[in-house]
Amino acid sequence: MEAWVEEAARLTKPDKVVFCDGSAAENRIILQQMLAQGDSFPLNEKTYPNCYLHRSNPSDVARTEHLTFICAPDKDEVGPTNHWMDPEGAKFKIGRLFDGAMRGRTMYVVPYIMGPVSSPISKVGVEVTDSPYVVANMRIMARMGKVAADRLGSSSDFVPGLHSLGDLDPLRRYIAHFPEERLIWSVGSGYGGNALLGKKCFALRIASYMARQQGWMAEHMLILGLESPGGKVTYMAAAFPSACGKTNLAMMVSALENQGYKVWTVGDDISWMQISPDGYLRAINPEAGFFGVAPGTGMKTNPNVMQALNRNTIFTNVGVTPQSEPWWEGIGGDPPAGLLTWRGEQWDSSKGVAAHPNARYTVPANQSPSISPKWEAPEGVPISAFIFGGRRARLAPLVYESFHWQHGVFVGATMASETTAATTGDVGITRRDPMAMLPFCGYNMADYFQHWLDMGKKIPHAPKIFHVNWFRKGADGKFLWPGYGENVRVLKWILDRVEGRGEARETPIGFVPGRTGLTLDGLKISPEALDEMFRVDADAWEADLADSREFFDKFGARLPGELRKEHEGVRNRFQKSVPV
Ligand code: GTP
Ligand code: SPV
Ligand code: MN
Repeated sequence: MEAWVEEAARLTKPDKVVFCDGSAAENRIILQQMLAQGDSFPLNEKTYPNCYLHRSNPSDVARTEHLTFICAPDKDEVGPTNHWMDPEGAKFKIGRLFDGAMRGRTMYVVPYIMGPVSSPISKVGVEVTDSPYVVANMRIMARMGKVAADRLGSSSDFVPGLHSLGDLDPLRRYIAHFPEERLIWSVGSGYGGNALLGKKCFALRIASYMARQQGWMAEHMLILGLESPGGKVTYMAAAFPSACGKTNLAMMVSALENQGYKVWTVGDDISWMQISPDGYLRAINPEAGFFGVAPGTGMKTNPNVMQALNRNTIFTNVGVTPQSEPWWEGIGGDPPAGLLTWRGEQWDSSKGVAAHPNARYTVPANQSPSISPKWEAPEGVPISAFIFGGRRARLAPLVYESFHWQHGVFVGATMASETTAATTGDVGITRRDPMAMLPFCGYNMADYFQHWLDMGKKIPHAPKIFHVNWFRKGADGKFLWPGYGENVRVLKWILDRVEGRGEARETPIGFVPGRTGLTLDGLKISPEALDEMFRVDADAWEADLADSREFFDKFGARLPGELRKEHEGVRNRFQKSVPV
């Protein structure tokens, strides 16, 4: 580690190098340095103790997928869905941006563990950065400092990540990955997934590459435990694209709590999974905090996280009230008088929203009342169901179950979702986002599909695979399903199916709940809305199948034949079936 840090310092030429130990005393100094930069502010000490507001550069408010690269000698190794650079060219081009980038700045060396401190599944990374904001966030999102240095010892088994804010100009911004070297280089952004290198860069892009080599899985999935009457807990992992509901599902307050169904949070964004000797796929959450979407979060939608956010939290790009309290759309109530926008301007209705749509909070996971007693279990939790999902205003029903593993992999591989503010670019455009990994797969996605197919054959108790859609809209343009805590009704049906109960009706795309399958007591919903939510429209699916075929064709001969077979299978079932 020291040798690599020296090399990084020779390149970036900082005034000072600080090795972080992760202590509370050190954190106070880092926070002071963050405040000294002028873009961060302490919040109300009484109502939000140890909380801060950070305003990022307006050109740096989300991940930038078009500036994110996988570097491999051969373009085919990264596939048609990734941006490619050859490693030597990338080192030359991006190396010039790092050259002297930390002059006049401090280089912080941040060793961190992804995963519980004592878990054999966990891994060590080291990020060097010139951003105190990044250090403060890494301290919440990972086990950082001395624990990590101790775990590493004199070993060289760590993922190095070099990060500099550079000049924050998107024209000089690169988020580059070198999977063969397990190396990350990120320059020109201080935001979230671009800069907290343990998260998307390591725990998904580099880890997905390692996972294929080593026979495990690194996925963009929440992990939750569904407690059923009698106290048994069944664990599920769900992959939804960015800003499509993982945090909210993982932390929900169940609408069926009085019937004995409760949701426990293990993780809200990333899952690392290995086949354990008991034949189950066991999952750990590699993260230690939540970097969650603020807008839309309130006491009505996610009371658990609201109770966690009033201490030790860093807010990024939210609005702020004259009482120095954070504010965003959906927090509850009207915009208060004297509200400042995320850019620090006086808010009025002409300004649109006060919080940036991708405003986020960074909060320690153990502050959530819903945190699972097993969230740091070194062996992980056994996964009984995988749930894929996305935002689909039309097409996809509220929930359906795949016929078997290969079909489930097809369902994940053909996932699509409307784009959100989590990445720069247009919002609301439907795009293919297989397994919610489109921006996060560190190698050719065709090989990733093959890896999924192979894993299914190796897991004795493989999870059942489902698909959900909370976002279907009626003719009036409104969501048909109330979502949030009511989503537990869908989880209960999934649990019933896992346990061999649960009434179902077969359709060409999979099983949907039968008339009495979903527990709907206490919920006001019209029979028409229910019918619409479960409608499987043959014409619309035919169009979608044509689109997914086009998507598959991009991979050429590298696409696993099994997926083409599943595609044919769905088409054949539609042709044989009576219209539904
Ligand atoms: P990343 O952190 O970007 O990976 O996102 P995420 O998948 O964790 O998304 P999150 O749970 O933060 O949700 C993003 C947005 O979707 C928020 O504005 C939520 O309010 C909204 N949302 C979440 N769940 C539901 C739901 O069940 N129904 C509806 N209508 N909206 C939801
Ligand atoms: C996502 O975009 O999926 C996130 C937020 O979880 S970020 O860390 O910015 O990638
Ligand atoms: Mn995410």
